[in-house]
Amino acid sequence: MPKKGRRQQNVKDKKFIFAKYKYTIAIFAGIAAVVAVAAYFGIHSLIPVNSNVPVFSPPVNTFMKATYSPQTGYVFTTQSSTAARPVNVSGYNSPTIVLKLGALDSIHLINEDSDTRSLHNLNIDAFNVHTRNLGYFESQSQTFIANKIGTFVYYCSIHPEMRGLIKVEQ
Ligand SMILES: [Cu+2]
Repeated sequence: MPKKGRRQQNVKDKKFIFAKYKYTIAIFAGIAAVVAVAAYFGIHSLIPVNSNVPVFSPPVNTFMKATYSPQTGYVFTTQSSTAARPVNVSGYNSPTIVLKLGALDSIHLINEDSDTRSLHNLNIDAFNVHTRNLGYFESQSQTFIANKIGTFVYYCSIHPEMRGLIKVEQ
């Protein structure tokens, strides 16, 4: 075969190979895209809200409910015994959360305010925790590192009476 003809044949072969594997290539590209997106969001979910780097250790969990009752008014409640214990502190109607310095804490807020169906949120300015406004039965989790010793406030920005303390101890 003359040189020129062979080159044309090569180009044809390449086109043929591409056409043959078009769908396989498309499927692998699709899988790669899905994996990349999953990895991106997976890594992001491991980055605490007051840090820039992912943390690969299991967090302690603090489950908070936003509720209302005629006796208590708007209040946060919790049954998480590991991270939180109820402490009566005047001016704060919600439980005190107690954490060890350096603890990784996932705070899970659920709106269980079936009485008024108000929106609620949870904020801990000291640790950059800010949930969005949650409607009835919505929930959101945020993970932070208790990287400062001291006593800090958490609150709902919609109901100033919904306030509690976070104590971080050595
Ligand atoms: Cu509220």
